Amino acid sequence: MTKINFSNAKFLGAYVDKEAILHLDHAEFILMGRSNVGKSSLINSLTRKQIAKTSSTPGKTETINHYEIDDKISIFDLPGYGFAKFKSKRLAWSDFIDQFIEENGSKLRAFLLLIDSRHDLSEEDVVMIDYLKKFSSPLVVIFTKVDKIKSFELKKNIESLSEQIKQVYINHFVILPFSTKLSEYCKNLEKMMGIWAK
Ligand SMILES: Nc1nc2c(ncn2[C@@H]2O[C@H](COP(=O)(O)OP(=O)(O)OP(=O)(O)O)[C@@H](O)[C@H]2O)c(=O)[nH]1
Ligand SMILES: [Mg+2]
Repeated sequence: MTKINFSNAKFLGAYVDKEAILHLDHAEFILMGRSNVGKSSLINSLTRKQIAKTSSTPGKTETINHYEIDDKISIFDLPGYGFAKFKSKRLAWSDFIDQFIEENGSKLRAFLLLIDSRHDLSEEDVVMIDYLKKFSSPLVVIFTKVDKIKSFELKKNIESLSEQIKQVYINHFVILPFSTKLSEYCKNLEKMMGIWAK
């Protein structure tokens, strides 16, 4: 497990064009999920700073935003589906991911798919999960905003989510509860990223 200083983080750039994506010698993670699910907030929790712009209005992130952590990890924060549109109309989700994997699959450690712990999978989530089946990279489903539900609901919702994912996804996946307000969940994510970093 690599020791990572998560507060040593910087924003490297915003892309509207998949050709422009900068790849470094890092362990890479792609953050995906509906608008407003908490992708950019997760970056801020991990890095302990307001490095990513967040908003209670869906559609805040419109570009692929590249963050670097401790010169070891790259996180690509994607515009959420549902509300946000990629700034570049030419760039579709599948285009981005296809090219990303083609050029850089060996560095991609995991897809981090965020789902709001209060809701069932949306149709778009199902489409995304189905699409991800064709890749061998691990899928980590991050169940966000768990501070907003009771612990018995969390347990019930994790079981239900797991069943819903199994209907579409045949590969192995893990579900990781997360909240920006409860630091123990952030620690679990950090540990997992540390294991994957090298
Ligand atoms: N209570 C609570 N609120 C959260 C949590 N994570 C995010 N939020 C709130 O949810 C809203 C949306 O968060 P963002 O991080 O901007 O969501 P996003 O997924 O980046 O959204 P897009 O950029 O539109 O794709 C903000 O008001 C956050 O403060 C959480 O763990 N707990
Ligand atoms: Mg965002």
